[in-house]
Amino acid sequence: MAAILHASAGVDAGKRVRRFMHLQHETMPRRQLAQLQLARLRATVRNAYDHVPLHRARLDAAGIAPDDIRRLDEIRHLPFTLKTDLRDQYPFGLLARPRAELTRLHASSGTTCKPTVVGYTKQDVDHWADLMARSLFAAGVRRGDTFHNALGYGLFTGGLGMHYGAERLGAVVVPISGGSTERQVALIVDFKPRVMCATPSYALVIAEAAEKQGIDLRSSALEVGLFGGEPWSAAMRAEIEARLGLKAFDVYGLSEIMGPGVACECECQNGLHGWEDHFLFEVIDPDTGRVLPEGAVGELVITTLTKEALPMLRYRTRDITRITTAPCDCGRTHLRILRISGRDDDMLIVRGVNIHPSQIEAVLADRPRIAPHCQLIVDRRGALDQLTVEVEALPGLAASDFAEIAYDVAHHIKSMIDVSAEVHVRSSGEIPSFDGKAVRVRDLRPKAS
Ligand code: DLL
Repeated sequence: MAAILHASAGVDAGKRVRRFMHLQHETMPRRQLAQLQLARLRATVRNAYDHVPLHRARLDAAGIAPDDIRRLDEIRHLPFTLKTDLRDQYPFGLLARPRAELTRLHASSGTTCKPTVVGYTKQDVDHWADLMARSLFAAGVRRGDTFHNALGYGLFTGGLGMHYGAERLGAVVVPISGGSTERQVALIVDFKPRVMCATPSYALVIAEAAEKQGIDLRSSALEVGLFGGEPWSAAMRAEIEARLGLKAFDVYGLSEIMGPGVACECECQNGLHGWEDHFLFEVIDPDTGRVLPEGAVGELVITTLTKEALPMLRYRTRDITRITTAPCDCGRTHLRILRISGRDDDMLIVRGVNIHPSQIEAVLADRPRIAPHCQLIVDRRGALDQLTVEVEALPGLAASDFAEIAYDVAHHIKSMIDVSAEVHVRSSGEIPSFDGKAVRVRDLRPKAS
């Protein structure tokens, strides 16, 4: 079972994988999968229509009643849901269950100072743990493995999402969370985890810290790594594998839909299986909203099929990718997302933290002594993303005040958005405001491909 399905695709492989708790779903013939999706889609639309006023109003305006949906491809007639809908309904307006019936709230950054809030019932958390366990199993994690979890715990879905999935699978979790990089290295050496997970950029920070201490993690017990939460390239995968001495797997997800575990690579490392019994995936032209044929590059749109607390109808992720239903050598029948190559909006992901330039703008607007426009520069220093914010002092301020202004702005960015930024204060008139935008972004990092 170790090298799951790797060499032997087809019927035999299907039989072998069914021994794992979820593999009967993962190897389900696509026609049967479509029937399951249709039944679940109808129930999801019914849940959204009955319990979320915004969805009901939009469906009514589109002239669609939940029972009208008879075929899966009719999903293209349903209205989209946008990130701004979560902002406009802040904090709980899109929830389909009363708050007392939830077991968990998480949040990710929204487009303003207000975060995007997501809620889960007990069953939602249970499904999430199952899907995350399924993802880990696909990547080669097994019961009894020690699992070093360097994703952040807290409102970010990464840490706890992985944690529950690893426990569900029967792994031994080390909940170290992000940060304390030297301690990460020490625990990898001492606890001998077979598996680790982190954002890909943080994985390289850990590798760098180990190398500085003269520790060779290539000879540690690590064999499997799961990385996600931000775009990364094939070159970065090769570098992580070479420096940490493990096989690196891509895992994808987003808070609005669930968290990590929406899709994950199997041992073939050839695209991420999107778990289609719980989600419906489409790729659209971001300009026209038209559904694109399989294989075309466009924006990923996801509909949840089993979520109770936060049913999402055609959520526009803004993530750019393409999908294929071509059979995978592993024997799983669920489609594959072929790496997320970037985003279609201005959201930046800096060290795993999502940042909307409008959030920085909102922080600056509240600070006295600086002009409302600024320049954001994101660069990579060594393995680490670095955010620099260049702001402009109001006319008449003395250069001797700049250090204090910089400290004040950096402090507020950290406390409101939870990201560390280097703030440079320039004299009045030194930062041109470009094309009327308050925030100009220069992302100098290598692109994912
Ligand atoms: O980042 C969930 C997650 C945590 C996934 C850890 C995997 C590992 P959010 O903070 O809501 O949730 O950010 C979601 O991050 O829309 C993508 O733009 C980006 N993203 C997540 N995983 C990947 C990936 C988590 N594997 C946003 N490749 C998403 C590229 C990714 N981008």
